[in-house]
Amino acid sequence: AVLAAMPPFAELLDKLALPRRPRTAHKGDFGHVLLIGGNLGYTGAIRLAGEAALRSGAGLVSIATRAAHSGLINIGRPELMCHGLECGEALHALLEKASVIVIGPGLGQDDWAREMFGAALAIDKQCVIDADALNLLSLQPKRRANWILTPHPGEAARLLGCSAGQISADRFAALTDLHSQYGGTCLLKGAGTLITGGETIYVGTTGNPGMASGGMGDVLSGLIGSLLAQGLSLEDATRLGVYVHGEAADSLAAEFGERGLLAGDLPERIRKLLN
Ligand code: NPW
Ligand code: AMP
Ligand code: MG
Repeated sequence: AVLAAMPPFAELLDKLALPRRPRTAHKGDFGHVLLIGGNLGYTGAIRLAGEAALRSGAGLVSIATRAAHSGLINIGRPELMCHGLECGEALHALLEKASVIVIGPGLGQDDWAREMFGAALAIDKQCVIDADALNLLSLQPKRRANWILTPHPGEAARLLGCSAGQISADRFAALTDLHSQYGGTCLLKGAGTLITGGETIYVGTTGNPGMASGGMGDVLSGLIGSLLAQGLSLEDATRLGVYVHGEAADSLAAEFGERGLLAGDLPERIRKLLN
C-alpha cells in the first residue's frame, strides 16, 4: 500500500470538497443519518454521536434506542428525532428513510443489541460500524464494500482474534489485515489514526492525549456518518472526519489545555472548522 500523511487542514477541506450550500438548499439535500445505540448505561454515547452528526451539517438526524431511553436522549437537543424500539422489525421503517446508518455507540451486546445489529445489516445501505457493533461483527465476520469500520486497538483485536498488544506492535499490518478481512474503509484509532480504503494508507496528524477520555470515539462515528450523508465517499468522509475531530481537539487543548477535554466539547468546534 502507498503511505501518505494527511495534508494540512485547509488543503484537505478543499480537496475533499464538502459541498457549499446552495441558496435554495433544504434539509433533504444534506442526508438523513440514523444512529442506533444507547443501551442501558450508555445513553450518552448515542447522544454524543447525534450531537456530532447535527453539528457537522447532516440535514436530519434520527436515533433508534431502547424504548425507555427515547425521551431522555434528546433533552436539551430537540433537533434529534428519537425513537424507542424493542424489536428489529420496528427498525425497518427508520432504515428505509435513512441515507446513512451509524450503529454501535453504546449499543451493548445483549439480545436487543443483537436484534438491532441483525436488522441494520440486513439492509444494504452505507453504514458506519463502531464500538459494540464491531464487537458483534467480530462474532460473525463479514465483508462489505459499503461500510466504514472504526475500531480502537481493543476492538481491532477482537475483530482480528488477537491481543491489543499485537495490534499496537504493528499498526500498519493490523489495518491491512482489517481491510483484507472486512473490506470497505477501515481506520485504526489512537495517536496517529490510520485509514485505508484499500490502496493508500493515510496517517492522521491531528489529535492529542486530551482525547483519551470517554465518548471521543462516539463523536467521531457521528461525524463520519454525517459527512458520508452529505455526499463524501467512504474514504473521504473518514479522512476528513478523523482530521477535523483531531483538529477540534487540538484547538480546544491549545486554548484550555489537554486535561479535562470532553467529547461533548468537540461538536461546536467541529462546526466552526467545517465552516
Ligand atoms: P486496556 O484497558 O488498556 O487493557 P471496550 P469501550 C482497549 C460506550 N461508551 N490502545 C482497552 O485495553 C461505547 O460506545 C459510552 C490500546 C480495553 O481492553 C461502547 O458501546 C460512553 N488498547 C461501550 O461503551 C462513554 C485500547 O479496549 C478495551 C485502546 C464500550 O466501549 C464511553 C476497552 O474498550 C464509551 O464510548 C487503545 N487506544 N483503546 C457514554 N458516555 O455513554 C481501548 N483499548 O471494552 O471496547 O470498551 O471502548 O469503553
Ligand atoms: P474511543 O476509544 O472509541 O472513544 O475513541 C477515542 C478517540 O480519541 C479516537 O478517535 C482516538 O484516535 C482519539 N484518541 C484517543 N487518545 C488519543 C491520543 N493520545 N492521541 C490522539 N488521539 C487520541
Ligand atoms: Mg468507542
